[in-house]
Amino acid sequence: MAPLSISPDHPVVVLTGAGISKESGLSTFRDKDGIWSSVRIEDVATPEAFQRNPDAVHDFYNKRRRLLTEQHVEPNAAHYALVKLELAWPGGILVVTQNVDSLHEQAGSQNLIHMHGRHREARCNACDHVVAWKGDMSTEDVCEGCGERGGLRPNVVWFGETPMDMDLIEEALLGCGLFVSIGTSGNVYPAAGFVELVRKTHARAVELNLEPSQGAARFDITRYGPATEVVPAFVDDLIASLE
Ligand code: BJW
Repeated sequence: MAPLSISPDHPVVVLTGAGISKESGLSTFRDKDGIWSSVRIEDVATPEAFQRNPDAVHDFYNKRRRLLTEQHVEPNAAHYALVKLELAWPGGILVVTQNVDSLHEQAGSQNLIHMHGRHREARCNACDHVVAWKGDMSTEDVCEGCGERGGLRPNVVWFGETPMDMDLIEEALLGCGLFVSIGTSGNVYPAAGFVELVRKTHARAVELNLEPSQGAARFDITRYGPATEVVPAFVDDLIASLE
C-alpha cells in the first residue's frame, strides 16, 4: 500500500454502506438485484408514502426485519476487521453506518453512529418516543410513551428527512486524519458528500468498494473487491503502519 502518512494519534472515520453487509446475506439498494429493483422508493421510503399507505410501508419493513432473524444474518470479516482497527488504532475510530442492520454492533464496534437509523427500533410520530422492536409493526400498535395508536413507524431515515447525529458526524469528519468509505455507491446525500468535506482538511480519503462509486475520483486511495477481502487487508496494512 502507498504510505498513508497519517499520524496514529489522529482519529479515523469510517463510513459504511449496504455493500459491507452484502456478504452477510443482506441486499444492497442499487445493484442489479438490489432492493430498489423490486420496489419504488416513493412507495416505501418517504414520509409521504407512510402517510398515504402505512400498511404497505410496514409490510416492506416487516419483511426485511424478519429476514434478519430468519436468515440468521451474522457479521462478516469486514465488520470484524473494523473492530480490530478500533482496538488497535491509538487515535480511535468512529464508524458511521448508513445501514439499518445491527451487524457492526453484533461484531463488537463500540464507537458507532447509525445515521439512517435502525431496523429494530420503532419511533412514535406523535411524541418521538423510541423503543426497541424485534417483531412486526402495524397501525394497531400503541406507543408506550404517549399511548397513541397508529403512530409507530420504523426508526429509519427516509428521503427528505434529516439523518441522525449530523453535528457529531461533521465534527468527526473535520477532525479526522483518515476517512474510509466502504461499500456505498455514493448516490445518497449527505453521506455522498462526506469525502468532499474531508478534502477541505489535511485528512486522506480511502474508498473500499466492489467497484468505483460515483465519487471515486475524489479519493486519494481506492481498492476494489469484496468487502470481506479488501477491508481486512486494508486494516492489516493500517495496523502494520503503526510498527
Ligand atoms: C459491495 C459489495 C461487496 C456490493 N463488497 N461492496 C439532489 C441533489 C443532492 C441531494 C438531494 C437531491 N435531491 C434530494 C436530495 C437529498 C436526498 C438524496 O440524496 N437523494 C439522492 C437520491 C439524490 N437525501 C435525503 O433526503 C437525506 N436527507 C437529507 O439530505 O436531509 C437534509 C440534511 C442533510 C444534512 C444535514 C441536515 C439535513 C436522507 C436520505 C435517506 C436515505 N434512506 C435510505 C433508506 C433507509 C432505510 C431503509 O433501509 O429502508 O438509506 S435509502 C438507501 O440508500 C439507504 C442507504 O443507507 C442509502 C445508501 O445506499 P448505499 O448504502 O450506498 O447502498 P447502494 O446499494 O446504493 O450501494 C451499495 C454499494 O456496495 C455499491 O457501490 C456496490 O458496488 C457495493 N457492493 N457488494 C463491497 N460484497
